[in-house]
Amino acid sequence: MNQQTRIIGVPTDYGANRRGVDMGPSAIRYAGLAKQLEAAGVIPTDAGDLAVPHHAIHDADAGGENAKHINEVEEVCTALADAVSGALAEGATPLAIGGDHSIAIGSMVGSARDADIGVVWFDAHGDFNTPETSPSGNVHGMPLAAALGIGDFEGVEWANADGLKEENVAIVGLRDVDENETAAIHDSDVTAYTMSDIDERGITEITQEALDIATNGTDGIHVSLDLDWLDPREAPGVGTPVRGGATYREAHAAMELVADSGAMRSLELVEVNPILDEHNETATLATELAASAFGKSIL
Ligand code: 6HN
Ligand code: MN
Ligand code: MN
Ligand code: MN
Repeated sequence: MNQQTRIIGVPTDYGANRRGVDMGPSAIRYAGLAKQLEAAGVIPTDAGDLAVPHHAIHDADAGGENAKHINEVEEVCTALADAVSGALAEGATPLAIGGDHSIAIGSMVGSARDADIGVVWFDAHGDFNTPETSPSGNVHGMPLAAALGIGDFEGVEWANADGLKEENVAIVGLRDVDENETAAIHDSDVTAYTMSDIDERGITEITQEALDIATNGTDGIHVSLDLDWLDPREAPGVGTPVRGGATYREAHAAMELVADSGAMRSLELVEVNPILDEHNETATLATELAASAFGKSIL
């Protein structure tokens, strides 16, 4: 029997400071996600979009909180965690499509609810801030710290992924990390690879090492793909682009290794912003990379 995959749309921008990322799920579906998944040999079903609360007043700054819109983020992530663990319980691999990267809190909590998991995090950014260290107050810069219960997030039940340990987390592709994040990453047992590591050792070796870390002693892994991991020339439609990212081929090679590991339990595609995109190419790229992660091969 072929693997079932459940698409869960999460049209939220509450974790980001750029409006438009809430349109990501539509853009990714229109770019042909279901067809790509079929080409990968999996059977996609679409659970539709989760309900996201309306912006009462459309205000990107949300009044100087340290964690802007944290209540809305909690509401969305709690629903996503249930959807992810529900899909897993029914034997389907959850594929969350965002939305900004704050949704990863829900994906990890759901994926780690009844299992020990590892995480491979493909991103230009560390996403390791806490409300006290964040320079922006945007929760999409905090999901790893939240799931791991670091700083202010210690003991915050809705945000902590119980079956996830720091030593099973690998971040791949860093090139824009805040000062406090660097210290927090060093203080933790998380492994982090920068773009320089990829330059020196190649994407294959780095991704394989990341997968080994995430699968070591776990039941499976959550793969978090922030499209800003790629170079902005390949993926212009993101809210926080940083030059010097992964190439098209490097990204596919990494996703193919994910598929080869046979360990992927859940996947998310985040930070696609159709307003900033060119001809939906970032959304299209997201669908292609998902196909590679699910095992699409050319021959
Ligand atoms: N992302 N480190 C910056 C912040 O505001 O905390 C940027 C975070 C970007 C988050 O791209 O998912
Ligand atoms: Mn708002
Ligand atoms: Mn991110
Ligand atoms: Mn990022």
